Amino acid sequence: MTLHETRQIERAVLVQVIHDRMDADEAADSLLELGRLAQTAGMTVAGQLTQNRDKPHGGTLVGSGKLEELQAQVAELGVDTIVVDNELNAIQAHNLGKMLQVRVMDRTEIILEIFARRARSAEAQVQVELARLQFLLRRIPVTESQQRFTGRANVRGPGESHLQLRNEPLRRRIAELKKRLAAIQDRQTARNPADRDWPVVSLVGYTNAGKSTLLNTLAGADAYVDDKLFATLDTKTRKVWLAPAREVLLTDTVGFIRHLPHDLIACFKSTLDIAVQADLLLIVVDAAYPCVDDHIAVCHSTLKEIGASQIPHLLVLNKCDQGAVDPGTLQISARYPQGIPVSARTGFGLDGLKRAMIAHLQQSCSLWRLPPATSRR
Ligand SMILES: Nc1nc2c(ncn2[C@@H]2O[C@H](COP(=O)(O)OP(=O)(O)OP(=O)(O)O)[C@@H](O)[C@H]2O)c(=O)[nH]1
Ligand SMILES: [Mg+2]
Repeated sequence: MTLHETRQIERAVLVQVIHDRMDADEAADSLLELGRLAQTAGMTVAGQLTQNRDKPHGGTLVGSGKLEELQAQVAELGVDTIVVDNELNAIQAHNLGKMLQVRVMDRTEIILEIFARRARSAEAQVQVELARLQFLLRRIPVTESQQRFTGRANVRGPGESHLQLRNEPLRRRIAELKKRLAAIQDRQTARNPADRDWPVVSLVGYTNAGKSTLLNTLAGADAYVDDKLFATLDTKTRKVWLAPAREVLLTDTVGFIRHLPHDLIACFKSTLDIAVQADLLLIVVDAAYPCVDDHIAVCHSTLKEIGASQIPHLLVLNKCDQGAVDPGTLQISARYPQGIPVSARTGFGLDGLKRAMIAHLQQSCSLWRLPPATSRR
């Protein structure tokens, strides 16, 4: 199993096993999101297949009847790829590829591919390559373990040492990339000393929520905005003037998604550290999205995973374009009374957001307790 680049428009079928620990609405939304991920990776979604099972089949993900159905769909629709919403283990990926004779990707792999296409800075490129190689390393042992099943290499020791030998070039490349990443990050730390004059506010939140648009509107910046998942992979920081002597550094960062691969979180740790070191987080969500509650939950769990759950935060309910009287805005505001409805696109609510930021930072950030230095402005 290798990771390929998508060179032409691939036709894909989406596959999902809804097991007993999954909520039906969340499963449906997850499948929709998988379709968007596939499109973002340059594919056309030709069909989909779901199966309800207590748990995914250990060898082929779906049961034998569904597998036949899937084989028929693949042939009928002329697809090149199946994209699986569930995380595949090495054996499932290997078996599905062999039985269907098409490329098999899971959610993790498609997110990795999108990141690889989007990475622009040297740092992001190294981070993504590192994450992809670590993913690959986990997927490789399948043939070896299957050889053990068939009795060709059933002695543990020799099989493992053979594996180690075969994976050695991969491991060497991973070590090399880790060194390169550390060097890039050292250079950045030297350029951006920890001593700062202004509080740091980080925009975090679900991908496509409007973080970059908000940075652009608040700071008059030109961050890349796109109606695609993972438009931003590099951090961008701009100074924003909230009120006299009340400037902040506002930082945009990579978006979150449900089941964000752990390899990616680990490799993007330094990028996400911006959030961990911030004085205040703006958790931005797309308030017009039907499953916004799930998105808010994913934001909180991801912040916990990166060690940023203790940082003070404001919940920013973005895309409230119709303003304070819109029924949707009223409904979500009732559910999240602490949330601040805004529209990064029209500017609605941004004065209120600035006031809330000032109120929070005045209390919590020591930089602002100093007498305002007029020379800073
Ligand atoms: N209607 C409406 N659309 C918005 C608003 N803010 C952003 N958008 C749109 O939402 C899409 C995503 O915006 P981005 O700013 O790229 O979102 P992001 O959170 O930075 O996304 P990632 O970088 O992928 O994590 C774009 O098509 C924006 O034009 C808003 O207030 N109202
Ligand atoms: Mg962005």
